[in-house]
Amino acid sequence: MSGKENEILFHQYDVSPFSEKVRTVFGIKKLTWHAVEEPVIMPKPELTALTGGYRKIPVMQIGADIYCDTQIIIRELERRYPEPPLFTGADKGLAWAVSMWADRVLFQNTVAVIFGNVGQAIDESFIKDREALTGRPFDVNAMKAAAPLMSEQLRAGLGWLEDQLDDGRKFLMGAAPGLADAACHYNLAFMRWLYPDGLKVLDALPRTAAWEERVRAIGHGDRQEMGRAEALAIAKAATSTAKEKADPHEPNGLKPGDKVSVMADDYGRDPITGVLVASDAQSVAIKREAPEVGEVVVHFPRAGFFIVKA
Ligand SMILES: N[C@@H](CCC(=O)N[C@@H](CS)C(=O)NCC(=O)O)C(=O)O
Repeated sequence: MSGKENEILFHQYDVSPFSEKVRTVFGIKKLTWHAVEEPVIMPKPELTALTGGYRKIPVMQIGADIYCDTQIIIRELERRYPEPPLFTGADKGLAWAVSMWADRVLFQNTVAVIFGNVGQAIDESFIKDREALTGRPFDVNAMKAAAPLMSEQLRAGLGWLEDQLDDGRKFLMGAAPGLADAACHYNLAFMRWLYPDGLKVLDALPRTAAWEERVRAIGHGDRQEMGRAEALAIAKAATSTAKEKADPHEPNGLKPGDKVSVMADDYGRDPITGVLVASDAQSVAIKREAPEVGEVVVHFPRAGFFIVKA
């Protein structure tokens, strides 16, 4: 045992917007966590040894349990550290839906505006890596041409935040910050880091501008640093705490012991294969082994992921 098998190890890099979503959650819950810095482009040998092939950022590790995708990371943080809650009570389902909208629609609008304006400055190795990730050309000229149209989409989406804040509430769902805030905010953080001029859209959205500052002021909790080799050693020394669980309502009859592959339904579709340990409507956990990490259990959300029998 390493003594650190219950600590939060967060595989991330600083300019990762999806990592920022979780860092805000660490801030809301005032958690102590260890940042494990991962490369921005492939290869990421330590990360893929832990996940079995999933390469996206962030990934959370607690001992030998590995959580892939911000949705399952945040669900697990809420389960382990329920106070203060990420939900006001009236938004328990809705905040997840808002988060999915922020990750898919608002994020694509934000990315289009950022890269449509600063795409020229991106280096070739990054472009090649993201083409492999998405399976589509990273066409800077097309992005530049689309940027004006996408800025209208972005303004419309941010306008919904402005409407939501209309009654003077401090955060999107009420008086306290939660999941919806963390999810919408990281898009503006990404803009602030890479293309601050894009924030001029907030000049006409004063409540959203003030809200952005409020969410930024929450901070990231207590951040410590850890090297990748130490994180792998912690996984190897630890045992997963996941319990076997069969779901009688599993639509396609999946059950513990089945060999399955899990893959994202959008980009970065590398399949991760293992033996099913537990599943329900919102999560799936699979067991796998690799020499660098021993036996680990890798957890994924269900929304946004496909599971097939391997
Ligand atoms: N659905 C994923 C999306 C994660 C994502 O797209 N992350 C970006 C970085 S913010 C990524 O992995 N890009 C490719 C890379 O870093 O290799 C989540 O919620 O965690």
